[in-house]
Amino acid sequence: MDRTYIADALKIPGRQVLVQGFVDNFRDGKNMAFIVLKDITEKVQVTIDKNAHPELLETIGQLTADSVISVTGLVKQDDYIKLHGIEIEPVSIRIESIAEPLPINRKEIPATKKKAALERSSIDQRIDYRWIDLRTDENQLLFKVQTLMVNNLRQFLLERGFLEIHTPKLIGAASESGADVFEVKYFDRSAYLAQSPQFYKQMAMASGLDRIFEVGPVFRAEKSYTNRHTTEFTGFDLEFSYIDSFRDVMRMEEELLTDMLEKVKEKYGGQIEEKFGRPVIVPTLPFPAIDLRELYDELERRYGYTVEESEKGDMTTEAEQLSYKFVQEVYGHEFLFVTGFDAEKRAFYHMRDEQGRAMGYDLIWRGVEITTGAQREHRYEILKKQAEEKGLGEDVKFYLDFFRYGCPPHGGFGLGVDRMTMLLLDLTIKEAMFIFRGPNRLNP
Ligand code: AMO
Repeated sequence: MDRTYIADALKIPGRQVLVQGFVDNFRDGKNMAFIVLKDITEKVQVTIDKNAHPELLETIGQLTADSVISVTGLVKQDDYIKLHGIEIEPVSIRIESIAEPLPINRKEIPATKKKAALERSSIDQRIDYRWIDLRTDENQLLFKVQTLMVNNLRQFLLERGFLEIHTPKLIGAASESGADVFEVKYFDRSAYLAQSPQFYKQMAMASGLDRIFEVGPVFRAEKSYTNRHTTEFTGFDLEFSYIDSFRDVMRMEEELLTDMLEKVKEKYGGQIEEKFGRPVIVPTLPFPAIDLRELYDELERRYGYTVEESEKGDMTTEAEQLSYKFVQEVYGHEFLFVTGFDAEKRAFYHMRDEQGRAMGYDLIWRGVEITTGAQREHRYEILKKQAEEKGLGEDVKFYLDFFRYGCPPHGGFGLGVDRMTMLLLDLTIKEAMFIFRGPNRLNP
């Protein structure tokens, strides 16, 4: 018999099915035993009348929580059953894999008459056994939502003529700034793990590919211990040619994100609110935008937040967080574009205006930066000078060559997929990733 997903089995009372999955819950009574069986689509109760099925007793006697079983049986409608009003009456139960007692508590286990309450294991303990932790309804929903998100971003761009590229992650010279790169042994010399596909996105522009995007791993050798930093994350990066200004890049991003959130809300809005307690809010267009110095003035006037004049060319973490309050109060919005960063604080490849400001932006969502974007400097001589000013001469020579033989004006952005997931579901980055990587975490 072919396997039926539980969600489909629930729709066909009266039929015999084979369902397979994990034992989500198991109660073994004197006359009756109840298994809640879970697969990636749904859960269903398997009800065993022990007197009617003596042949199943031995198997039931071995069952433990989280064991994997195959159940063949009849789907029956019964309105008294809490879970969907459906149960499965088995004719056979096969144990595929027995689970040992679980080493973590995925949730707090409330006290009973006989046993004291058990606390939920910490996130670090849960990551030690991430595969067990990922079996929860919340975590499985997370991956369904993330799949929809990334798929929607991809679809949106494909419909607008973008090509998907795959750039190398092993590179010969440190990318971006030269700092925060992982060095790896590469035969008899050193290589580096890509900090960003930045240089290759731009090479694609010099190649005439016109509009490209990439979803891939990004490595940062940063010793940060915050709830939003990781040493390896998934970047959603894009780049496109013949823009007039970085504002064209902002338009592209706000439309992309709005379309994505619309689709997420449509399909998973209810479940996200139920499991994560946070509504999915579809933003209005255009997203509010503010110049960095104006933002600092507003934060000071409204909330008494002050920073040294010398810090005002970049965004502090506190300003990022406070900007959420500001954008909600003033615009009733969750997103804020911030422009007017000092070129000195930004990467050398950003195009600059006459006042020495980078012609780019950060996008802040719910008080956390999710994107950096910009128009790039595509004029070889100026770009070379900007690289030298940052002390990056020889290292980036290969990259500078991309601009010597014709290159269209262009711009793009990099969006952190893990941060986006984390903010959508109100989690920390450790909770939002398949497996977190940090300074103290290389396993599992
Ligand atoms: P940036 O360094 O700002 O820009 O990175 C782009 C986006 O990636 C995410 N991000 C991170 N997520 C988790 N942990 C980290 N340590 C981390 N660092 C960054 C954030 C961030 O906004 N080349 C430019 C992009 C461009 O201009 O196109 C770049 O890499 O969401």
